[in-house]
Amino acid sequence: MEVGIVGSPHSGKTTLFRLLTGMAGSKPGGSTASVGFMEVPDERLRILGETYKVRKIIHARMGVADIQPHKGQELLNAVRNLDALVVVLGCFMEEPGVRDSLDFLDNMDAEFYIADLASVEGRLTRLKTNKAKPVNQMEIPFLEKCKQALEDEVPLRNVRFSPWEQDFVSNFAFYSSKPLILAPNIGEEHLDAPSYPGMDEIHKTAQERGYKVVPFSGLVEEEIESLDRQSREEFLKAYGLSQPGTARIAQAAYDALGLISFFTRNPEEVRAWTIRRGTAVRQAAGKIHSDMERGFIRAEVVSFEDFQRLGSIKACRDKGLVRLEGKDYLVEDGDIIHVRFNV
Ligand SMILES: Nc1nc2c(ncn2[C@@H]2O[C@H](COP(=O)(O)OP(=O)(O)OP(=O)(O)O)[C@@H](O)[C@H]2O)c(=O)[nH]1
Ligand SMILES: [Mg+2]
Repeated sequence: MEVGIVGSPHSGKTTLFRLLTGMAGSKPGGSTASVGFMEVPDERLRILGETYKVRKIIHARMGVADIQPHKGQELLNAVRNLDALVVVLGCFMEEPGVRDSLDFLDNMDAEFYIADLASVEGRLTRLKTNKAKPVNQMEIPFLEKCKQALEDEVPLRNVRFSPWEQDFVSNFAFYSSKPLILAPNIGEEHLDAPSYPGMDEIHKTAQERGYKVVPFSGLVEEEIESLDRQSREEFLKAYGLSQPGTARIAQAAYDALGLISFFTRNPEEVRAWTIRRGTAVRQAAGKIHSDMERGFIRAEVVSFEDFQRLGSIKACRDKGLVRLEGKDYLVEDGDIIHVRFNV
């Protein structure tokens, strides 16, 4: 899974990339995107780690790319294979800069509609002139449905698709079906204010097109980054924040991609594992080790809520809250899992 950071020039893309990955990021005007990994912060994992005083806490990770191109085919090429996009909006800037950011978003969306419409129409033409064979009898109605939506400027992410239609959507790798998160980069003075420049328009657009909005402040968060843990918490509190915006952006991208975490623990470490919502436990066990999937017997499962309420796995066991689940159990976000297997 890879998330791309896009936005108008100087909106703070590379600043966000640095904050998320700890890496330097793309040079302005450079032709290739910097890519790195970000951790998906999870308070639950920290609590687990502290309870069991383990040496290592291993977070879920996601790929991130700092995208340079701002428009046209270059932008389309750069984002084609990404799973989700974070659009940085330069709301810390003076008015023309804020405007540029909002225009960037409108232009990008328009390019997405046009590109998706072109691929839908291209495919329809080939099918109707018998240059290609439909995958099945549902393909043409599916394409007609997409065409109608795109002509009405409805992004495909807002169209309700049945599960089989959803398979088509994945195969076409459309642009307007990518989850998109708006990340207004706001000035320090607006952090604990009720609004910031451009907010009303951003919220309106987000609502119309199905985007989530997660503000952050690049400058302030770079300062926070340089502090030790104790001062970080005080600093955040002073701004009325429970966690940095960047942490919330990482979580929002994870959510938007339909990803959830389950946890494992051993005397050395606690660890988060990433799966898609709706994954059966046997398949999830395969993430940890292929032997666990192959030789899966059962999983012992405790929900994080039960663990937190009772304070330890042992206490959960005493209360009968450690469930024994078979291979088809659908893992839930926050499950603490111990796999029994035999190969
Ligand atoms: N005042 C203020 N300046 C910021 C903030 N975020 C970024 N900047 C500054 O704005 C400039 C551009 O930031 P970058 O992160 O390089 O922006 P970018 O979108 O990667 O820019 P390009 O790659 O050149 O398009 C830098 O000088 C940053 O220090 C912020 O929240 N407040
Ligand atoms: Mg940059």
